[in-house]
Amino acid sequence: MNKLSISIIGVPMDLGQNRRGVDMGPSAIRYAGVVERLQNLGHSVKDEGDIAISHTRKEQSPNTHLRNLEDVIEGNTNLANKVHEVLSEGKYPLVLGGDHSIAIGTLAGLADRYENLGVIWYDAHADLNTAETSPSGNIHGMPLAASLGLGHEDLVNIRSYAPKIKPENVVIIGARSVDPGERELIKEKGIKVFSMHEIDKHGMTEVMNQTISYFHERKVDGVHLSLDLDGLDPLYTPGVGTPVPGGISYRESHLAMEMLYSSNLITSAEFVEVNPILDEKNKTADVAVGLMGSLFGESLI
Ligand code: B3U
Ligand code: MN
Ligand code: MN
Repeated sequence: MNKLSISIIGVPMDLGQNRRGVDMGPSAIRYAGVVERLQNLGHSVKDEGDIAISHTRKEQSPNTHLRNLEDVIEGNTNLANKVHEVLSEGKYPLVLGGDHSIAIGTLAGLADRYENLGVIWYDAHADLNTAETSPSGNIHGMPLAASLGLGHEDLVNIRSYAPKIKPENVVIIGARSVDPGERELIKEKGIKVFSMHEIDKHGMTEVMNQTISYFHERKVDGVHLSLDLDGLDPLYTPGVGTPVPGGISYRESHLAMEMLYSSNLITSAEFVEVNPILDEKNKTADVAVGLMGSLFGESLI
């Protein structure tokens, strides 16, 4: 088994949406034992601590309806620089959120290190809104669009290059709450989506096999897993800001992580939207750490 040098980066970001508490996600995940869990698998694990995030929540940018735009950009720039540094040291970045707006920074730090980076977006939502299409003004609904080079130019240009990724290198898994503008973008760009319909109809084994084959066909040189805990059914992960019923099960999610581990494709990961204030006894953080266990090589026997 491949032993990794994993760098854990906490991002106490809650500015990409309205609900308080998701800034405590990294603490909750640490409390659930992430470092020990991965060390027990034989990996070397360094906790890099938390990225500096401003929590002023001051009204900003009167010329945009994007909530907390300037602070989100600043925090994501700090994160991008850290991810870039960790990669330069040959380490595997494991990012803990925080709301999903942090994927903008993670991908900004990763993508110029790859020629052809793939991305798995494991989420109830598509996160493909732009300033024009967003129903909420919440930046956590925009990170995939921003990484494709679409949306507010300051979000798109973190670390001064764009786009970060190609639409044909993205696979969305678990989608079940997609806004009209996002649907159009999915069609226009030909983004591969395994919605709950496909998961129900074909099963998670088939969905993951197709995902893995797709990345092989695309000849990616790395795959980033961006896992929003609201991709799972809220039965299993109640501690998220925007739960959507009818989601991926606990068992399907572990199977998906185990198949990704066996595929040897994943080169970085982030786990986002854990909100301990909305949670039940740290259940969502526990599930997150369990999924990381499967992603990094835990097996039943
Ligand atoms: N699509 C909606 C809702 C949403 C997106 N991501 C989350 N919720 N977690 C929006 O606001 O863009
Ligand atoms: Mn998301
Ligand atoms: Mn989501």
